[in-house]
Amino acid sequence: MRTSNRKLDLFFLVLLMLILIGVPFSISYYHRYVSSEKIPPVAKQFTLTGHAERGWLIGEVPAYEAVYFWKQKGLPIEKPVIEVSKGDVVVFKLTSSDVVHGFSLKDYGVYLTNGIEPGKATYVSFTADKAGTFTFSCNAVCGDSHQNMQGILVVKT
Ligand SMILES: [Cu+2]
Repeated sequence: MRTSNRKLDLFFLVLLMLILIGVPFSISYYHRYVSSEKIPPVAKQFTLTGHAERGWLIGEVPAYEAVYFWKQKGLPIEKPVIEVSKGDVVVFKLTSSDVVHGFSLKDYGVYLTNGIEPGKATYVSFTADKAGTFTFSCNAVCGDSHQNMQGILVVKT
């Protein structure tokens, strides 16, 4: 009887551990799944990280990295240039490494009304049906360098 109780205890201990380990994993899986589900498989996806001093950085850039690059001498603040072809379905995965940022690409009617919160991904999607050079920017006042928080979208024919 004592042995079977011990087995039962062990069973519940293992079960508890599986739940404790499994829940965070399944949440992150669910998050990724739901986010990527919205993206058409043919889409050209770009990740941009907003940083109050550095502007838009290409890729998912953590805060410490954004600050590190910024502090390197002689490294000017560059506006990222993103190139796509006319007709491409474009998805921007937007994130922030510090404060709440925004996003607008007026030529394509993209204007976020909800801010891009740090640590969260915000997706915008559109079809690049006009060729040309367009400027996207931050539409949430995020600091002294807010005006410089821009990037270029080039849509080639
Ligand atoms: Cu901003």
